[in-house]
Amino acid sequence: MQTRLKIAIQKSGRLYDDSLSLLKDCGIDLKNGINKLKTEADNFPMEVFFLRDDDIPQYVEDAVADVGIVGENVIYEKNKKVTISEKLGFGKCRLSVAVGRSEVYQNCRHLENKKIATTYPVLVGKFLKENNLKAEIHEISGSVEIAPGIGLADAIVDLVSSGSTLFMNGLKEVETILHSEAVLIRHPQLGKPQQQILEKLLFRIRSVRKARHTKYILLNAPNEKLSEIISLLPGMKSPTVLPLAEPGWSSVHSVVNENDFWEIIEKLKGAGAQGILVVPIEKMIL
Ligand code: PRT
Ligand code: ZN
Repeated sequence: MQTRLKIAIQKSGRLYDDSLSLLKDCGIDLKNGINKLKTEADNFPMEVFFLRDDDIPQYVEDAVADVGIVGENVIYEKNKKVTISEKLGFGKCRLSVAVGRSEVYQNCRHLENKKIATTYPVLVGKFLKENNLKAEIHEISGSVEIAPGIGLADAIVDLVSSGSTLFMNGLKEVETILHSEAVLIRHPQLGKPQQQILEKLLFRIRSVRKARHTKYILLNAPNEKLSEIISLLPGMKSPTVLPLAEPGWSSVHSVVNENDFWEIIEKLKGAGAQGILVVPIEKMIL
């Protein structure tokens, strides 16, 4: 029987859509029946398990799954023997301390002898120890943000992304314990066949992620401005330059990073570039 790489992803929740679209962009088509506990890929040696995110590190440690997609926050809280293979760039958030908005908070000494509500007792315990603080950790399983309002705690530690949950509950973020994003984790000792499939998967993931941050740019330039325009384009190597039907003009093709994009466009226009087209790149193989 053909070896398949067993991957665990979140069954539903914040990481579900991005995990599935990453696999899809990697050209991996899953068989119908996503509502089931597991499914297989049609065109890649992969089996997908749909699980609660909290259980994924354990499944990977036990080698029930070879790899998994989960938030770093869960990995560090669960403290399982798994290896992080690749950051995936989605599910970004931070684990932060928050207190009542009207409280004066100068530094973490503020938390001494206070009661902190959280669903992350391990990470909070570590933070307190590192800062030589004594505080009571009150572990709750959800709706942490209401704890100060109902007198259950003086402060909370919870995940924050936009900050609107804290704001709506009269809290303010005062300290960040951890920055987190979704990562691909793996069992520390994979068999050779699984290892080879993982290498293929990682190659595809890196190509997809690189392409997501990069745009393909095409423009027309008068020949006398070519060297100035080319000097503005970073490109993978040097840009492609093709003559246009109109004498004295060329077409220039290159790739630009999304972050530098607007600044470069301004400069290109200033240097005489015309008819600038910017198109998304689907995959980028380096
Ligand atoms: O059912 P299951 O156990 O699988 O899911 P879950 O409910 O435990 O997790 P889920 O789906 O909420 O989150 C999965 C992962 O997404 C987390 O482990 C993080 O790695 C990541 N992530 C990214 C977040 C957030 N952003 C986030 N904002 N997880 C939770 N939140 C919550 C936070 O707890 C708070 O309640 O969103 C609220 C704050 O959001 P803002 O935008 O108001 O600041
Ligand atoms: Zn969970």
